[in-house]
Amino acid sequence: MRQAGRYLPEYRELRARAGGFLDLCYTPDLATEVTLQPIRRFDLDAAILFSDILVVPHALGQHVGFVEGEGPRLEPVSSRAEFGRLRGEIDLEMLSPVYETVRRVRAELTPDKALIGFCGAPYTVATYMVAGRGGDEQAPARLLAYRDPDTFAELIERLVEASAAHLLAQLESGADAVQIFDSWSGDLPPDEFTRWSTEPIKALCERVRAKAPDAKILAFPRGAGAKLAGFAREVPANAFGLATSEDLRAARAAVPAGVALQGAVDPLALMAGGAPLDRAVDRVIEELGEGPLVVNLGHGVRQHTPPEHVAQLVARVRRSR
Ligand code: 1CP
Repeated sequence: MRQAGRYLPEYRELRARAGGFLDLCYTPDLATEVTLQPIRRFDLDAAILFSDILVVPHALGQHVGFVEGEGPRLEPVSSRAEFGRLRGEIDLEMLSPVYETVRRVRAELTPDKALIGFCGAPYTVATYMVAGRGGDEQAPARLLAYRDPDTFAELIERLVEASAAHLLAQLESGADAVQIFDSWSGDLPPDEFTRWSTEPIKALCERVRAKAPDAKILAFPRGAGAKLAGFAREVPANAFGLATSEDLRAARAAVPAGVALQGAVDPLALMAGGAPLDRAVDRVIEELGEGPLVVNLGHGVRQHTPPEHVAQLVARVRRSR
């Protein structure tokens, strides 16, 4: 995940030419190029589409911007009245450049490389929509969920519908698999986690499979910890992503046999490189390698990571085969 981004000089160069971050996401020529940059540089097995989870609220009519050096800023939706101003359904036409990017990337990748599309999980996207920003600002969404659960539930339901349509459009355009990123639900207490993370992601998978029965789905409930077992029992994904903090052997025991796990190399071990990185990779393979495994990071590549360390990681994984 987060293969592209500011650790790659070729990304920084192209980003400087593109103008705004959303312009980059919505310009198929450039988004295709950024998606392919890490694949050209490293012998990875899969490319992840260059886009963002916040294109969904954008296509629901919310104002979304990215502030240089700070991250996303949205016009907050924190009351029923503000929620009422959003579109009832996602405007897929607005996202047509994203689907065009999927088609172009798929056409450029060799058949042995997979293309992963994605969306944010309803809860994670809702935290940005309600707070109007990211980072540690999940409190506004959690407060809304306690104070006005009916409005919050309607927002989540609208995001389930919108995200299903967005994932199906990516699959129809040539994505080989889709990943659902739930970056912020790990902190929720168990009951809230079931209601706002497990159940909506389950519904999202079911809605995608109703139209695309063979869809390959990866679900990433970041930091679910002990809640992973219940999540994996309910959510019919083909693979579950693991954050760096997870107990890997417990995670393997928590998912049904034959289901793949993805993760969980520490992005800071990647930044450090050398022996600590080799050890981090070996540990993931040792502790998860008895079942189907997608070696990946526990979270995205950080900004000051030397690109050679990514090459080192790939070489270490290949060596272990
Ligand atoms: O140039 C820049 O400043 C861009 C930084 C950046 C990038 C590279 C953002 C802003 N988005 C992306 C692309 C992106 N985002 C991808 C494409 C794959 C790739 O980069 O190779 C994906 C899969 C995402 C997903 C995403 N966006 C998540 C879920 C995964 C995660 O990292 O937890 C989240 C939470 C976002 C929101 C977002 N977009 C960008 C930022 C800086 C943030 C996080 C803001 C915050 O809450 O702190």
